[in-house]
Amino acid sequence: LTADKYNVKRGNYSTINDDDLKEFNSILSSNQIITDSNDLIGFNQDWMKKYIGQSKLVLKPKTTDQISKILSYCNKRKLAIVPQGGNTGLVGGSVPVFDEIIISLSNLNKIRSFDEMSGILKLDSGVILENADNFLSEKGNIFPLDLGAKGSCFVGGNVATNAGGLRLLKYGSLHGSVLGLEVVLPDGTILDSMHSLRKDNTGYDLKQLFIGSEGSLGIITGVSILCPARPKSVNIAFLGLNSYESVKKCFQTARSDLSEILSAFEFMDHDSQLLAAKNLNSIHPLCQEDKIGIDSVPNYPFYVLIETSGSTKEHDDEKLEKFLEKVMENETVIDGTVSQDEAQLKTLWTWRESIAEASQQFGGVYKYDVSLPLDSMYSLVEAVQKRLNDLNLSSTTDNSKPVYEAVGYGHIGDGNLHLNVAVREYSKDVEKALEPFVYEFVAKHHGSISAEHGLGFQKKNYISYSKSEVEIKMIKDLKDHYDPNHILNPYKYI
Ligand code: FAD
Ligand code: S2G
Ligand code: ZN
Repeated sequence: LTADKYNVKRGNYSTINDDDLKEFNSILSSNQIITDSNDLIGFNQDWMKKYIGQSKLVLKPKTTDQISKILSYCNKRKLAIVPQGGNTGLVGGSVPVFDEIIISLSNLNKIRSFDEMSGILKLDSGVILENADNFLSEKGNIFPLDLGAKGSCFVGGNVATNAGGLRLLKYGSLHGSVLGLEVVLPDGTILDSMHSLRKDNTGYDLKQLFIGSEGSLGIITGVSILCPARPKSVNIAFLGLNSYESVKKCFQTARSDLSEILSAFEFMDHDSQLLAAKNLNSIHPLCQEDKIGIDSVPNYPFYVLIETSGSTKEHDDEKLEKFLEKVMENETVIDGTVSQDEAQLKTLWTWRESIAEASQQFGGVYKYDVSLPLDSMYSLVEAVQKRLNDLNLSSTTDNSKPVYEAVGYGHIGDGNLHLNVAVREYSKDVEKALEPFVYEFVAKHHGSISAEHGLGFQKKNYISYSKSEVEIKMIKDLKDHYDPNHILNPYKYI
């Protein structure tokens, strides 16, 4: 979907000229400047291949100082910029809308320091999340964030989107674990706030402004983050349940009986498991017969993945055992399996983490990442499925219909639903059926139209479903103050 598919007009930004290229060549070496049209393709399209920009230039600075020089120059020239990390964002925020210059953080990828006593890690924003966690694993520590995109997303992008992910239930939000940031402001000013103090009550907590700012207030170049001790014992229980009511009951029991060792509680509806099975083409963890692919998915309406993380295996195993007996006995849970080793643990996670990819196996996907009260959470999925059927837009068998199906899954522990509408093609009819229907449903249930993925380009015009006039005005005032020329990530966020 390029900009002309949306009623968006290019802002009055300058267009790159030869003097600009000369200036960038004086700041960077030639292999840090990309202008070749083929090389530009990957940078111009997002992970879903849904948002396509028309940038003619990618800059790959290696230092904070180079970014400072580039921003200061672009600010004076009114050249628009998109900061890009791992480009795994799911709301169209990481790619240009028109010909904005892409500043890729991929070359800013060094671990700066790690303090064994405090567990505080300082690193460049272009370090891949999985690399940061692997580094920490050697030290006996863990990165307090995990998501399906860990192999590609950057720590700076995680902070910029305030990513939630699979471990938020145990480790909390980045607003709590990030202790400091280094940021280059739109005029090139370098804000060095790379503190390593857990308590520092001296003035406004400036780093918070940039956590979740999605590249609209400054380019994050360094992160200082508190990384807890790595749990010595991790278990995964993968369960089959009869109803969404049972999912909620199971969560309540897990919270009370597993308590401090509960590190993740994810739910998946039956159809999301069919999508995963189709995509993975392997045997479902709860399959009792020798079947494979979608035939191997048992007929349970809902599934739950529970992760426990602790320091003593015997203690955790016993606690998990007692919990499973209880929920099986009162029939909250009708079937289940527990990981026996690291390999099986990873396989069980795949049946949850691969749904994102599985949702777009038919051509495309409309994603809604929303926060809702647990009580009404799944009713949004049912309402959308009904609406798409009533409008005759959806069928798993009739290829003439744009929609394959709508599925629901997500981070129950955080009240975060992922509603994915898997489509054979993007279509205005489908978009009109879904928006603002989904956003109105969320607003009516006092939820958030974006739980963790941010606003980006997709949700730019819908912030008022979750923020008041006063809040929106203050957000706009901050944007106008720090980026008066609006050169950072225009057409998005707010
Ligand atoms: P990008 O996609 O490159 O950029 C995202 C936004 O941040 C853009 O607006 C960009 O301009 C801005 N940005 C990037 N780097 C910087 C920087 N250094 N300074 C300033 N602005 C910057 N998200 C979740 O929250 N939870 C999940 O569980 C989750 N699971 C996912 C699973 C899959 C398979 C995929 C593909 C995505 C998933 N995501 C999830 C979404 C995405 O991975 C996150 O939003 C992630 O934090 C983006 O990081 P990135 O480095 O790819 O950023
Ligand atoms: C997840 C990302 C994928 C999606 O899997 O937890 O945040 O499809 C999501 O929304
Ligand atoms: Zn998620």
